Amino acid sequence: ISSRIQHPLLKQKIMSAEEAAMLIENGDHVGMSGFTGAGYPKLIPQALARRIELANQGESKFSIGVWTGASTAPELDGALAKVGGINMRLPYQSDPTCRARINAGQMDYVDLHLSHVAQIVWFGFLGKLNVAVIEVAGVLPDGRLIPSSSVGNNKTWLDQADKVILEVNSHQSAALEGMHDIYYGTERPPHRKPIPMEHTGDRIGEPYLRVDLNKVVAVVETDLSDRNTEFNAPDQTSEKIAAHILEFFAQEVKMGRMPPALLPLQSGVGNIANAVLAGLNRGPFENLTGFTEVLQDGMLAMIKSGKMTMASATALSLSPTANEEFLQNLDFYRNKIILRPQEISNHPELIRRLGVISMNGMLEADIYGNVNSTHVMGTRIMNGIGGSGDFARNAYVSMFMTPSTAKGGAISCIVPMVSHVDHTEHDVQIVVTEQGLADLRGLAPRHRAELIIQRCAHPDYRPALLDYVQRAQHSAQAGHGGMHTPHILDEALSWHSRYEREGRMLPSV
Ligand code: 0RQ
Repeated sequence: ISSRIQHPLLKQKIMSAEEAAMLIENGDHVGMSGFTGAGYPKLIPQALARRIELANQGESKFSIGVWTGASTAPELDGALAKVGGINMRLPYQSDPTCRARINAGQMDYVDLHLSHVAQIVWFGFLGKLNVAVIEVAGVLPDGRLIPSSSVGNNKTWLDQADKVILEVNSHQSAALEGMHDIYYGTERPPHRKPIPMEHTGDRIGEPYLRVDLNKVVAVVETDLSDRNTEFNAPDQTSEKIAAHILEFFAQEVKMGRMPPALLPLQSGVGNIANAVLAGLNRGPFENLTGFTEVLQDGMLAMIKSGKMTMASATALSLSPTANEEFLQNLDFYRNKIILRPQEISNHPELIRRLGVISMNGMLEADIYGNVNSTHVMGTRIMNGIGGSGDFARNAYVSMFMTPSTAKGGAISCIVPMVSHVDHTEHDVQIVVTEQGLADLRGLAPRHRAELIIQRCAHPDYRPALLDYVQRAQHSAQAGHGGMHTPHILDEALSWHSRYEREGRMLPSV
């Protein structure tokens, strides 16, 4: 017992999760660890949820602001949201209970670019961080912390919070020690210096998190696994998307626009992103590298096969099977994976310098290349922008991918106008569906529309989309609007309102 906690002072602060939860006050801003289901505190949020549930049965209302790295798990987001314990959530979530509460107007949500979070907290834009609740894999005799399966914003939370509560999780492998690279060189403007990284594998920091021991008010021991959800096996649609992307890469290499080992790959969350990596693992490219935020099964498999030589991320988001593989062969993986704070894994300066190829999922794109990644029918949040904007705007090539339809064909993912914009036409270079790939680089809006409709739209929706652009152009030529990005404003969002009314987007003929 307590072998993971080697500092004498911190050993004295060991207590139960219930006792630790008592140290969090109503109205606190609480910075929790956790990024895509990895490295989140597992016991304290649940103990806090029980406390809040009791408190909220009476007159007094108890709720907190929850700041994290990214999404967590049912034990954190789910448990707290269920009892109405979160008044404000940032910067990313993907929890069904949170989503329902946000969309019902019962919980505020601030959806942020993940690279921005740490610095806007340092700048004081979000007010004071009262408490940090951080999962770690261990505490060294000198009090430095061995980070867990994600780094996220932990460095910032430990640094900025008035009080620190640690969950020391002995379920996390002790062999994680040494895989992290925590960079402490970030300064605030006007004192900023270039970040000294030129390759995805460069180590620029130290393997441990620092904490002011005087701020640590509680240490809780746990022995519980991360969320570790299973991915769907790649289906025909995602395999077709992967094949289009592989063909595009081959073409880019042939044209001399990418080296044979490509450039560092970023790949987003979800099944399609995972399937694209599986495609790359079977493909012809060798000596690949990754500069990404979430390392999913697909990337682990590429490291295992030798296709990928090095990957940098901020979190491991593995299925139970892949996690087992990772743990059993940690000695093999440890010098091929580096986990960094999210302000580094997603840093615009580094993404631009390294020339990252970004590949993210989306809900819908419009005929001019604007992308909606977050809002269903313009009003209901799905997850959040996450790191997709950090990467898309600064990438060497930025791609967005989706099946061409959703909900059994009732929704076209290519629409006249997106119902919410996360990535503007200026940030989107490639749109891919199972139908094909549209390379929008260098094309003016009217030519983009032609290509997106021809290459990416589902054949059932192509005639209606073509009809829309043609009528928009005639209307512009007749003096109603401009020919640069022709639209029929009264009709541009009619596909979405038809879906809301009738359950289908396709105009009746
Ligand atoms: O819902 O399962 O209920 O049917 O959206 O869609 O096709 O399974 O796609 O899992 O790749 O997720 C954009 C959500 C795509 C994700 C999004 C419905 C569809 C299904 C999921 P059902 P798929 P994926 C790095 C980068 C933003 C954050 C990001 C995402 C569900 O990629 O959250 O990129 N991205 N981060 O039916 C209504 C449409 C729809 C639609 C699909 N047009 N309208 N519903 N769906 N298209 C990671 C981090 O930042 C942490």
